[in-house]
Amino acid sequence: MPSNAPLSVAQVAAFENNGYLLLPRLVSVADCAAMTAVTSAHLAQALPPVEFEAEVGYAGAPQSLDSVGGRTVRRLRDAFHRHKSYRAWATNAQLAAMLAQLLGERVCLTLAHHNCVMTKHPDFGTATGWHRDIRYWSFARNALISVWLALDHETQNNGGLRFIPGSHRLTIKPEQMDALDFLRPEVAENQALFVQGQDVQLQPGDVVLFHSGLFHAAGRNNGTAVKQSVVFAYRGHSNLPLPGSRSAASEDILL
Ligand SMILES: O=C(O)CCC(=O)C(=O)O
Repeated sequence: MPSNAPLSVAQVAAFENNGYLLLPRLVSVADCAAMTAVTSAHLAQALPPVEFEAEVGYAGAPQSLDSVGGRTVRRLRDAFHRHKSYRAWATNAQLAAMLAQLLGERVCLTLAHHNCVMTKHPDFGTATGWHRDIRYWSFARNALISVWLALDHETQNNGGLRFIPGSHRLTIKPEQMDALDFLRPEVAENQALFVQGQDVQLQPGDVVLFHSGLFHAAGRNNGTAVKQSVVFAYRGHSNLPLPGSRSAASEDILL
């Protein structure tokens, strides 16, 4: 490994074994404050493009846009074009070098997926079942990396992430998945996986990199404040989106 590699041998091995890597306090307080200010302003206006909880359609979500809580924002979409503060983070040279080290080649930021600020509100911020991000992505190889930046403290109480370490390497039978490619909760083999789930506790400025095949989930927000996380996805330069798929429908940024 070159002496100027941004990640240690142990960090690369941890990512390969576990499917994720936590990078504490990677983003400065000032950069987080800039992104938080924009997020709060855009949330206050529900500045388009956004996705509302009623549109996500998860269990417990408001039934329609016009029902109580229906217009609770779940995602501020297109973070990349939304504001320069998100753009600067998404194209940060140190981050790009880490991702290149993990993927073994130069990386592209894919604007087709994530590319958002995920927000989880008290009362109406719904839980997300166990899934792999690759389930609705179409690339030559299942080897993308999602990059999750916490702008707040993230705990199980406010809907923080849970990961099943090593699950990016598991082969899953079709009958373990439901129609939307979530692990079916009533299946015994899945229950044996769920007990391996690890809570991911994050502080503002912490970043977690996770493999697109890693099973992850998150709970409801039982706290009193909105939780905000900036999330982008990256592919290796040679890992092309499949022609005609949604993954090929947006611009890619070569870093
Ligand atoms: O915050 C959550 O509920 C998890 C979001 C997530 O995993 C996703 O959108 O892929």
